[in-house]
Amino acid sequence: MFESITRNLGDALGSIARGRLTESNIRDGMGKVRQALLEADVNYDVAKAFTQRVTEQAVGEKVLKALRPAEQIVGIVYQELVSLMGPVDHSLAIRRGELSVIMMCGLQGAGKTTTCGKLARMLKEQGNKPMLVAADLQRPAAIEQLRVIGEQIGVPVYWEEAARSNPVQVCVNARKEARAHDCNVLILDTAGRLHVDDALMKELMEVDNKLMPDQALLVCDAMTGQDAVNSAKVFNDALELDGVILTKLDGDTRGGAALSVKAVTGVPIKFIGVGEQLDRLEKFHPDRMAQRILGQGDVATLLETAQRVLDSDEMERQQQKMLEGKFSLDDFLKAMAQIQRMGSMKSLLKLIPGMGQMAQALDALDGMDPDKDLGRVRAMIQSMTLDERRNPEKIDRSRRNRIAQGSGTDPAEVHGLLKQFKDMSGMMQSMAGLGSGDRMKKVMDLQSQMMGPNAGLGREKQRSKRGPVDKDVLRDKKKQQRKQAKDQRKKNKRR
Ligand SMILES: Nc1nc2c(ncn2[C@@H]2O[C@H](COP(=O)(O)OP(=O)(O)O)[C@@H](O)[C@H]2O)c(=O)[nH]1
Ligand SMILES: [Mg+2]
Repeated sequence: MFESITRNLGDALGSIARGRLTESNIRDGMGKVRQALLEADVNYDVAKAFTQRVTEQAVGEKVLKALRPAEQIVGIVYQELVSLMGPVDHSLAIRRGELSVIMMCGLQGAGKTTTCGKLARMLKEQGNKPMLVAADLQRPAAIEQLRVIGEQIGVPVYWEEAARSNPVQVCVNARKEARAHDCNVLILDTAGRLHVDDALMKELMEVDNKLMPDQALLVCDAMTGQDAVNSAKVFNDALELDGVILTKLDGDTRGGAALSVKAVTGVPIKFIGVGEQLDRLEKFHPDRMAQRILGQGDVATLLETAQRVLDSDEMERQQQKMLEGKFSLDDFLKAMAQIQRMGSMKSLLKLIPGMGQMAQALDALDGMDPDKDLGRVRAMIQSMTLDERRNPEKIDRSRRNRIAQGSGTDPAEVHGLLKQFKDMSGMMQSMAGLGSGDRMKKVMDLQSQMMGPNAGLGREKQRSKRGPVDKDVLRDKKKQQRKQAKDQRKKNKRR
């Protein structure tokens, strides 16, 4: 996400840093900043006001006379981005022992039904008793979709036959049902249209008047940029929204909606959807988002994700096995699966400061896709029998060929993987005696070896790229030459 705005803003700020820092240079650079925002589909007025605010501060005496003025300007841009998207507000006004009603609305396809499920799942994890309500009677499939989601997360779903009811009735009945079952949160999945229209607004306002929800949340598709922001304004005028949930921030959104929606509506972004799965809902942090937009990574989110999705018992077990030298290829496969639960390698790279560009560079280079490399390694291990994974020394030439065939790789690649794994196992055992700091360093070395651009390639293949510089080969050659010379001398003597 945000690739192009990150690049364009980087270029704009870079141009300021390179030139001599004069007021006119800064104003030129700020023109480029505004262009970058507009290209990311940021609302025109928002982009204009933003650059004005930044320029005013940037051309001030304080900045021009500072030790590192260019850095100061990046700092100002960062602060303004944060306040553009802020403040932080994750409140949902849930009360224990009482029924709170959350009404979700938005255009069709924005992600309402999915987000209802995500929210219910999150609230349930926090110890609440939510109930979902199928109040979208426009599409028959919508009710079924919500019922499936409810089943997945173990949350009850209230629904009625669409033909025999209407949305207001469904919500009123659901509220009774929720009270009877001691639920404390009722989440209404309302209908959407392709465009905002009077019939939709009338239906939503009826539900709003009758149920008096504690929270009216707008679900907004971040991929649709300006359209999303315009519709947000209409929804807000009719319903007085309490918050926005931006969805599909995992896709290649340009960033316009994230950057404009708060400024245009005055309504805070509370959560963001970062995937189709029901656990892919995150609290919105304007500071982290600003860091990412400026290409500075987001370590806080990376650590949180790790804590959330990594199975700490499993990690502990694996570490123990490593230290005891019992770490098998099967364990390696499991470790890989754990890491992949956190997201693609490319998406993880972007969260690490300074690595965003690397992810972009990889995009530009063919055949340098860490996710593809990982996929090949996984395919190779999966093509081994369990016995082979535990005892890789059994893998001879014919087994190697079979594994290569089964995984769509070539035997040299399988050989390379086995060799690397052997090296790794040796190193792990040697690590057993190290302190945790040294160990960490070694783990990082290992990772870069295993996941590097040539991961899976055998040493042989890497060498052949460089030409015959191998010491063994050279030594063999010299030996042969010496032998030949000796034989020749013998022959000469006999004559
Ligand atoms: N990638 C991604 N897809 C999402 C996200 N939220 C929803 N979707 C997908 O968007 C599509 C529409 O979602 P749905 O909940 O049915 O939208 P509704 O019409 O507003 O109820 C579905 O395919 C969802 O899986 C998200 O955060 N990321
Ligand atoms: Mg829906």
